[in-house]
Amino acid sequence: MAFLRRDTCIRAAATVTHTFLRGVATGAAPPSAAPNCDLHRWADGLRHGLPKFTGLATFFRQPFRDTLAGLDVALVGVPYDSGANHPGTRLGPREIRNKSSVIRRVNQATGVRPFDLCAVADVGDAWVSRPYAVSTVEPTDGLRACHDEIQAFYNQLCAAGVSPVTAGGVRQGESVSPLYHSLLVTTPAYLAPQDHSISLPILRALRKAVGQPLAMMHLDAHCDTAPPDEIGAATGSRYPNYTPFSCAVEEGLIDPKRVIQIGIRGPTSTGRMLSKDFGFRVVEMEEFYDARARSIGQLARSLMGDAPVYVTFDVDALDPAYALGTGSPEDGGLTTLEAQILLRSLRGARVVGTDFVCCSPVWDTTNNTPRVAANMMFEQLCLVAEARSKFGRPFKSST
Ligand SMILES: [Mn+2]
Repeated sequence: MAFLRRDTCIRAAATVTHTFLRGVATGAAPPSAAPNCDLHRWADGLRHGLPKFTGLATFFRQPFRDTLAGLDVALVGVPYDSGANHPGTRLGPREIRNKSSVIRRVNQATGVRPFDLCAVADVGDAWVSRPYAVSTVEPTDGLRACHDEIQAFYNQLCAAGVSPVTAGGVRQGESVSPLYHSLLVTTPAYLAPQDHSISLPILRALRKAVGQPLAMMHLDAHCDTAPPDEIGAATGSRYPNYTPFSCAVEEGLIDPKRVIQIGIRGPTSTGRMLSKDFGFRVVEMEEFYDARARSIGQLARSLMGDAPVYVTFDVDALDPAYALGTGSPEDGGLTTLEAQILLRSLRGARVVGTDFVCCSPVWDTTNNTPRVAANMMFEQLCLVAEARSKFGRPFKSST
């Protein structure tokens, strides 16, 4: 099933023989008939371990695929931030692809080899092609149409039984709402949207596919559980980046008793009280610091139980010392090692999908944030791959 919209030329190139490059490697003269082009070098580099700085950047140097047959795990980018006021997260997936080139094939801490366990490929981007469209589901809410388009992409993955590992994400679509746009230029910067709203359409697709509410580990400085009705009245949309998980509760996508939010802190955090009202386990940084990563990881694992699990990671869960490139940096956050320990604590759980959001390369001149993002996404990939090898397909293929 060809479902993606472009780049078929790359797939075609990956199927050719690679006489030319092998000739170079052995010192022999390249056959004159073989084309000397980057696509050949890229495709062959995947097989022969050529330098990591060569070729086209895909997630973890995995092959690009525009079909889903035989695929276990899809690496997906969702590059969209609607273009105005603090743009940047739309650039995240592409830069994470670039930085992920240096990731090795084995998780040094757990020994998990995701590419040996599963068929993994980069399936391109679930980008929003019609950001100004009106949703047929909720015609008065402009952001809903963007989410519907993203969900349609994920519905296809789920229908084919493929688990999504995502780098995002949407930056709230303020351009679709004149009211919201006016708020942006008249309110303090901390109210400016970043992203994370993409988790909602992904959860909608996964909830439909698994047939039950999902458990969820949520790493973030912010709860993202503001009240949708109030936000909708104020901004014109119920679905900005600070309401996805209150909407997810409202729509029965997640099981509140099996949700843990870790890393919560900072004056911009909204929705803490609502999270607690829902029954989420909210672990603020002060508690985390005293309890330490392994015990909080054990708590998270016990909460997940046997339920299908979604792991969502906002880069601002990390301290800005490790990941400055994001829209709402908050001091006093997780170290990279603590985040790795938390993610690894979910080994053995039925992890059916993940996302990593809010990475904005333009706000980090060191370019370290997308490098960290690639490492965290690799940890997430290891969880999904290991769960698939243990439990099989998380949802039935309908294709
Ligand atoms: Mn956040």
